[in-house]
Amino acid sequence: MSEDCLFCKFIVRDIEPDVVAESELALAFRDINPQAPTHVLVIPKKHVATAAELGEHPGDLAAVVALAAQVAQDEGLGAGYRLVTNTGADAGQSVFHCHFHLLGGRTMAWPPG
Ligand code: DGP
Repeated sequence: MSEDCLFCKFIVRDIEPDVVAESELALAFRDINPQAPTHVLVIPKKHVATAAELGEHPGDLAAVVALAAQVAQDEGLGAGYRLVTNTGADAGQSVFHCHFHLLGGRTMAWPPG
């Protein structure tokens, strides 16, 4: 837990997000500014700033990917979904608690902007 981290406050429910799924090591909640019919953020409960740091904790990384797969199934995204993470300011990361965007429910363009 990092005291000044918004997503850590979600994990301990100091602030209540729109939670869609939770596991021992990960939390999934709806993005406040959805970019697709389904736009869920999946985060590790361990506070790490970026996906690069999460790579040092393979159990937590696996828990995030597994929870995303569960949410995709629950949301009826059997035809496909996108799971992306912005790492660093140049990539557009604005919240420095690692998070994966789970996007689905529409056709995705490639490459992302
Ligand atoms: P990124 O730019 O990749 O760091 O994505 C941060 C995401 O976090 C962005 O899509 C909007 C979302 N977000 C920011 N503040 C809040 C919030 O207070 N609640 C929720 N549910 N999502 C938030």
